[in-house]
Amino acid sequence: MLRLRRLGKPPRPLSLPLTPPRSPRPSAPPPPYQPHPHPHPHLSTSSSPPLASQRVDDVPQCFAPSRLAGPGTFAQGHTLIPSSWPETAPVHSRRSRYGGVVFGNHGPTNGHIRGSTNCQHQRYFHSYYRNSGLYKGAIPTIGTLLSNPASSCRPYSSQALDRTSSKSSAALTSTRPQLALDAPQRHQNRVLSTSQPNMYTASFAFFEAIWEAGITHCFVNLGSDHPSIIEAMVKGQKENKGNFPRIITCPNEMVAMSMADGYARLTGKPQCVIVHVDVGTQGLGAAVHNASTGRAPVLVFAGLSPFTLEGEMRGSRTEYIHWIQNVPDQTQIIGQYCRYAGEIKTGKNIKQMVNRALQFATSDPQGPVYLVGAREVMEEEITPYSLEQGVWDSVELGGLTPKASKEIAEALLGAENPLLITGYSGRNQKIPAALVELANTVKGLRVLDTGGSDMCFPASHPGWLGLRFGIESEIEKADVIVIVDCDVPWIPTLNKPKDGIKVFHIDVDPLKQLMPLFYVPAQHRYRADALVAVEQITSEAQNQATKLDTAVVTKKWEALQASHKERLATIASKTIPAEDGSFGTGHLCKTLKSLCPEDTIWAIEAVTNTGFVHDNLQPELPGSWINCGGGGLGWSGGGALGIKLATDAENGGKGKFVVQIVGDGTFLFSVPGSVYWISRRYKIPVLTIVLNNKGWNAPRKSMLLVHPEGLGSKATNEEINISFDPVPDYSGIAKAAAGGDLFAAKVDKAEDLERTITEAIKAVEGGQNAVVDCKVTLGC
Ligand SMILES: Cc1ncc(C[n+]2csc(CCOP(=O)(O)OP(=O)(O)O)c2C)c(N)n1
Ligand SMILES: [Mg+2]
Repeated sequence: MLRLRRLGKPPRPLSLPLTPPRSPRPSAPPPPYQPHPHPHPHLSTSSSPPLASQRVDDVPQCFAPSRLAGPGTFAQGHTLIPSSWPETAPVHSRRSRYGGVVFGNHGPTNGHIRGSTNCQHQRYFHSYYRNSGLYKGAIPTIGTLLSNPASSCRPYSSQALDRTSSKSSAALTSTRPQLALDAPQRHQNRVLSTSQPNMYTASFAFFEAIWEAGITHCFVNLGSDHPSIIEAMVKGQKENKGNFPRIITCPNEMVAMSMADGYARLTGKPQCVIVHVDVGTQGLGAAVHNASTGRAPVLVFAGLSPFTLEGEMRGSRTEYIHWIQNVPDQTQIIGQYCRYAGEIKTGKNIKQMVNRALQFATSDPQGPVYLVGAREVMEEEITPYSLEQGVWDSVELGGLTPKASKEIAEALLGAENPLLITGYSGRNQKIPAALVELANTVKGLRVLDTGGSDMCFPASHPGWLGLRFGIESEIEKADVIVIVDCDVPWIPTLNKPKDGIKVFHIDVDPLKQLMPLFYVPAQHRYRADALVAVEQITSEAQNQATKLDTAVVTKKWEALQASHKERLATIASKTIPAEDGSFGTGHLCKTLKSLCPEDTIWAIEAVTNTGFVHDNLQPELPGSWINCGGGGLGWSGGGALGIKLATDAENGGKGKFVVQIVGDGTFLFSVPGSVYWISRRYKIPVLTIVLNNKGWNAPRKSMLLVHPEGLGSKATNEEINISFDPVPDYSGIAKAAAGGDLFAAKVDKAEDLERTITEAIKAVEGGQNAVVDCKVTLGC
């Protein structure tokens, strides 16, 4: 016997078998619609308002007046909505919860639906008005089809209503859970059983599938779509100890996604994010853009609202929100950012669906994928099975043709000012060494990073130009340019290559298929793996270099070294603190570099200060610099935690030191309340440096690029609404979120910097999180 708890009432025993026998279903098609001779008595004739303690939400929603004659008079047809009832918006307004449209003779109808009182009706009109199209829906199960044969012409839960109709009109005031639970014997087919410990559900198979595919962490934000997910997590954590993903509770979805993203960027291993239906998917926010643009493989799973509402299957609707979270196409919310978005329609092939999604996520260009599954589907009991994991590899990209690598090598060796521009290639940590090899072969080759997403080329090499977002004087001097895995090699309105030079574009996605506008004037473009292509060009160049005049080569090499020296000197000159003791980002980062461990991983979201940060950290080690790569501010809070989690997990709990450097505005975007709670709860110590320049500097820069002498150029930060005054207590926010267990400090004088950073490093090395709020001056 089961016990079900009814809202607001003591538990009532229900004598439902665990797996009740299904009652015979009508096999005939639904009869053609006949208008009711009488409206449902309990709906149409009652004028009793709900109890004062109830919201109108608690009452069945599918009223359908056939004509709207005016407020309070829409009685013609089948249903009355007493005008005395409370409503959040007038029923005839477009914002009415009844769909914002007039249901009735003037509305769009078809013969089957018109005038009927049912939920399909409501959805039909919603859809019609919203999309100017027809109702779009799928019949998800045979069970639903049979149990709802007349759902297109049957009132809301007619069985339940029939039963309540025998009661007084007070039935109208019943809450929906009551309606659902009171509907009794005739619901022999209702499946409300709880799971048994040995149950193997689609949800459990989902976790097995991701684990078998190499996913070790799930960042979760749970909801009413997840009962079977929760059951499966408990079962897995008990029964599959050591062979089950680690579950991380994330109070905010963007942080969850950014953690998975950071983890994947460092390791190349996709991780999983589980969120709650449409709303949790929306909560992922800009993190989806970041994973897509920044090429981070992340598997996102969200439940779908149940597709049955009368208990036809386990998982059927049990809560109010199951109606309101039921949207026409949930995958569209983030589909355009995803490499793949699909619905799990049965547990029987759930592992194939997971692996198909992961194939997309991990094939170039890598990125997020999205799977959804309705509650009933995720509850489905299936026969345990496993896949041959070896046949689900991602797609492998090839290199260049021999002709292409020869041509590129020849062009580079013959150039006066050869330039290679890259962005994401360093995601493959073998790239920096491969690019150094190429630059050592093609003496005089300079390497510019215009993406800053990954560490691509070491600062100590004389060909290093550092990170510049598409603006660099060497672009205009170059006579041969090779672009490798890069989205924005230069910004033509600010600087561009000379006309007539040779440009080659090598990319995993040379067409930039998700960008409506993109082109570069390249003579040749190739879809190829960056590492393979670079190695091919180097090998060709090594063959050809022997024919070059050594005097010319030596001269080029010496010139390169001299300009590198000059570049470093210019950078250093900007790091000197001002006489009043204030300092800029350059000085701060130089200090950080000198104090933090040499193999520190830097998680950067420094916005207008990114150039100064990169110039002074001068990353050398592959994988040591990770930048968001996208434009959705707030990545680095979760991103840094994901990176730290990854480096610890990959190194037996003793990973590298991780530092997040973040703009003050961006710190607030990162949802610090969630970030620092998670960091403390799961002991993920990271040092966070907040670049406090009292607000957003970027919008002023953007404005000046377009209106250099406009009104805004003479206005104060307050006037252009970019100032954070009064200044928030950033480290205080973090400390509060961590329940007080966090090293929090503020620095505004150079003389205090070294001591404070040293203490913060010590705290982090001792397992505590640290946030240091550093007041930085602009432009250095
Ligand atoms: C989610 C999101 N909202 C808004 C923006 C627009 N935006 C770009 S930079 C920026 C300001 C960032 O401020 P801060 O982190 O303080 O860096 P600063 O500009 O001061 O260098 C804003 C609001 C964005 N990129 N992403
Ligand atoms: Mg700022």
